[in-house]
Amino acid sequence: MAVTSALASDPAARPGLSRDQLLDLYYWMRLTRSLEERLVNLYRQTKVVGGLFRSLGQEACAVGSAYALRREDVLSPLIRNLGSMLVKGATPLEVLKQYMAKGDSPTRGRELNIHFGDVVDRNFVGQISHLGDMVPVMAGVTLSFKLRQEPRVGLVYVGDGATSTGAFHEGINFAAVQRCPLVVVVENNRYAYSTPIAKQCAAERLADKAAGYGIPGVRADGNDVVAAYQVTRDAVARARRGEGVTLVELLTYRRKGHAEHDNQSYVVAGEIDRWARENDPLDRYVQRLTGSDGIATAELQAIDTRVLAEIDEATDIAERSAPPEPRDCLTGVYADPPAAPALWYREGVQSAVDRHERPASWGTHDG
Ligand SMILES: Cc1ncc(C[n+]2csc(CCOP(=O)(O)OP(=O)(O)O)c2C)c(N)n1
Repeated sequence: MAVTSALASDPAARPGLSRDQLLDLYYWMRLTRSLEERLVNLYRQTKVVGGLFRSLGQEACAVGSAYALRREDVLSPLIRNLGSMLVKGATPLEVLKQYMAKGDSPTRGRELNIHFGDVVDRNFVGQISHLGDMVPVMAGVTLSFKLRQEPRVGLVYVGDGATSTGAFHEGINFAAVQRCPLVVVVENNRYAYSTPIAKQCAAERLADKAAGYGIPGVRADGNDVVAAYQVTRDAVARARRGEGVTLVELLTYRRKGHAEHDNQSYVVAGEIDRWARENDPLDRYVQRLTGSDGIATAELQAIDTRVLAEIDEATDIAERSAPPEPRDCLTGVYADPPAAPALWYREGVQSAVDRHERPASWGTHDG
């Protein structure tokens, strides 16, 4: 199977997107970046529970690829895919409440960050953290589309690090053999935690891995939102025609650490600044929009203002939300919760703790 390279889109060529759609892409990228910036502020105020994962510099990958899907298609995001989830219908309010582990967040405080899904309406799946594991899950999801003859497509994201796992190999091989309507997007952001791409894989191009599965591998500039959209759109169309799996490698760069706590001491000096200066996906897109697409800067500024207003409003509501009720902790954890009250949670009564949480053999607190 041929490996093709689309790389950057041609600004003079019609991308098959209307003016409104081009502005939509800008809105989603700006929303992703500004929402993450708000989350950083909340994290520093200790209002975020757990880690904060950024997609700074990768917004075009997430937004451009997800924009190629229909509502009924299923998207499987990872931690760098806040933008994809927003495009698929997740709201800033849900994301803020989820990061703050509020009682009325999508997982009611049981899961954190962007680990949540909606498989009933908007069709994005809650993610499994284990690298590569969503590929076999999505192979199964898309096999079900094929068996039911539904014209739906699945898109699963993996990082460069995940492509080294057994789960990735087994999942993509199975999906390829079954000709599942699946698009596997590899976001090659050059780092898996602190492991650089040169220490991750001996192949020069991750798209080359496709040949081993007998499927096409394509590569595009992941910091060009239109290129990311176009390459994914073609793979989605191919899947919908019943022609099976495509591996799409999007080239990008992770400008922040694995999570907010990571100081990136392992990155070569100057590299991050160079990408910020020369290859920022939002800066590049603004240049394109105000250049060859003839869109006025004021129109983009109006979108920026709207985005900030939406985030401000959502932040106020999320901050006012209450934390989860301790007594509610089993709801939704088991499919069929026992009728008898759970005795082991803390009720603020030491005797209850001693009685229910500590096996007798451990002794008591006061010896
Ligand atoms: C099987 C497994 N090993 C280790 C981890 C811990 N871990 C979480 S994300 C990550 C790095 C991911 O790198 P990559 O797949 O390139 O995605 P990126 O974070 O760069 O988007 C690691 C090592 C894990 N979740 N699962």
